[in-house]
Amino acid sequence: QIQAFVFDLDGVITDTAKFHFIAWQKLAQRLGFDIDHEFNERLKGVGRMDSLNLILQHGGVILTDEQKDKEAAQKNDEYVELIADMSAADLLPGAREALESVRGAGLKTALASASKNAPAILARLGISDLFDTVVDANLVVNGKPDPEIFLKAAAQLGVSPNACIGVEDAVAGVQSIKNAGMYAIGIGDARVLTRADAVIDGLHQFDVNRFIVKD
Ligand code: G16
Ligand code: MG
Repeated sequence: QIQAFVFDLDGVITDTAKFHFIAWQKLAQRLGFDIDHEFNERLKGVGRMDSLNLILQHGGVILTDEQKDKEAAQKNDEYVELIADMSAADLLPGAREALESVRGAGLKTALASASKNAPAILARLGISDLFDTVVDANLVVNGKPDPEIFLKAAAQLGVSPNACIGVEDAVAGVQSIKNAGMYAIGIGDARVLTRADAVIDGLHQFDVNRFIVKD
């Protein structure tokens, strides 16, 4: 019997990737190279420092740990400025309705995001009160595809992982859900999200009754 849904943030609830891209591109240009949208796809769901390392590798730039910390902090300052302008208009289609339908069915909701800015983004979107608990990158050691973030969400909800359904748009995120022993709903392309148990185009196609067992 399903008791809870655990949602990823970027690519599921809202599109923060476009803001990350702008801030990462500025960083790359400071260091003398460019990134494009195709490369940006590889950064989805990947934590801040791991993203920076991928970008530096892409540009063939080597930095000391101290320089990396400084660059990552500057990128984050720029990103924080960009998300300050977010509002309910930045919710992806069907996101609010999906959360409300899960809660309306008497189930719990959690957020599992690799972003340390996740609580601030939920506040900007006006949906903080639609989550029973939030697990962001500040609370976990191992990033997706490690199951830690989804397991922590289940623990904070007080629900067994096999009674949870995870919702993710990234390959590493779907792996994290499956590694946690949960049912996985993929958002995007079924040919890409091969480990997902079901795939939909977006939360506008989400129907809670399709996934919960009624008694
Ligand atoms: C998000 C994004 C990633 C980003 C990460 C860390 O993950 O998809 O591109 O690098 O968060 O964000 P921050 O620098 O704000 O801590 P998710 O899990 O919400 O899809
Ligand atoms: Mg995502």
